[in-house]
Amino acid sequence: MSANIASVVDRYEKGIETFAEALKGVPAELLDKSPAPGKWSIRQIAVHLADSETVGVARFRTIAAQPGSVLKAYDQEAWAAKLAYTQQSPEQALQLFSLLRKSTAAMLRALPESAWKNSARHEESGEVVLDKFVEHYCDHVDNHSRQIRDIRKKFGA
Ligand code: NI
Repeated sequence: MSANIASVVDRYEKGIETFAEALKGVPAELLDKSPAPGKWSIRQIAVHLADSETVGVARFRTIAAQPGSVLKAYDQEAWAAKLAYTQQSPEQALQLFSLLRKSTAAMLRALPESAWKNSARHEESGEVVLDKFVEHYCDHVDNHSRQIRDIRKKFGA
């Protein structure tokens, strides 16, 4: 495993802490506050992170084991609207996210170097290569954790 790939996987696993830190100490009454019309609450963002991770870890496995596959797109707004995002536990979302990232980081570290250049075709975004795709998920948790921190700041919590 190259130093670069090793650091990508470390960063991927560190996303657990980033998400946990963002959620830590959020008052219950803030969980369902939307920062602006049509914008997700902290609870919805947390459930989105867990759901997005369930999709992501399956995609990583598909690219690693079955390169050349087609990856299905999903409609995140439809998931948020239809899958009870307002009724799920952010704490449970974090636990699910954490376990998925830990087990997936272990799997990724065990891949042969060559697998990191495997690719698949995403229905909407086109060709995705495993190394860049894992980085994309690193950015994803960073961005949504920042969004959670911004909501906390906005409401003074
Ligand atoms: Ni997202």
